[in-house]
Amino acid sequence: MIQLLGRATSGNVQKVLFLLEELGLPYERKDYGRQWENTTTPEYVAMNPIKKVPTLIDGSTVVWQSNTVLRYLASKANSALYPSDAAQRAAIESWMDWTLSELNSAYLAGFRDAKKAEAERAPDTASNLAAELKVLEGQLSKHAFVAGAQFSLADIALGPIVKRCIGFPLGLPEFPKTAAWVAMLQARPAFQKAIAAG
Ligand SMILES: N[C@@H](CCC(=O)N[C@@H](CS)C(=O)NCC(=O)O)C(=O)O
Repeated sequence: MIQLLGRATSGNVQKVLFLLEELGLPYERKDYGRQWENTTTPEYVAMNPIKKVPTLIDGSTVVWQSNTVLRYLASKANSALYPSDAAQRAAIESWMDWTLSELNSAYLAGFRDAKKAEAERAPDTASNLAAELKVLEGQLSKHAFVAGAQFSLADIALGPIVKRCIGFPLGLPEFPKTAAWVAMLQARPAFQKAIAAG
């Protein structure tokens, strides 16, 4: 059976849980990371050299980097969430890459500052995050889903993290299209299971 190593409170683990649930694949999740302090052992580092979660074990195959895990699982399942057509894949992957290369640092700053008093927050945290969310809002103003008309791997990669972003108490502007898209995800049992730990 597939093993997913990673705490259920990690946004990067939650996106993998979201996909596993959508695909209906049997899996076992084990708590790794943060308070479990087990991502620095030689055994773990041999599987995941950045000492982070998630790590996926599928028989003799070990996969790290959450978006790579998503592509691996969807490819192996030959899932319509990740069509083989090159143009469709590019539309999906652009947003997956955007999450890691553009949104992620603004998200992490937002995550940290959301727990601080207003006076202790970095002055540009909210504006940086709002600027990234505006990009997504623009896309969701034109399309029902992140990569176009169909629910895809892009929605799975972005969902858990963007849901957190729009809920940060940082005085962010409203993002109505993004909020409506998150509400649509929240109607999916797979998403509900994936984010249940918060
Ligand atoms: N680019 C990596 C980032 C992974 C990452 O930053 N994971 C965080 C949790 S979201 C982590 O492992 N933090 C340390 C910990 O939980 O111990 C990926 O997408 O898998």
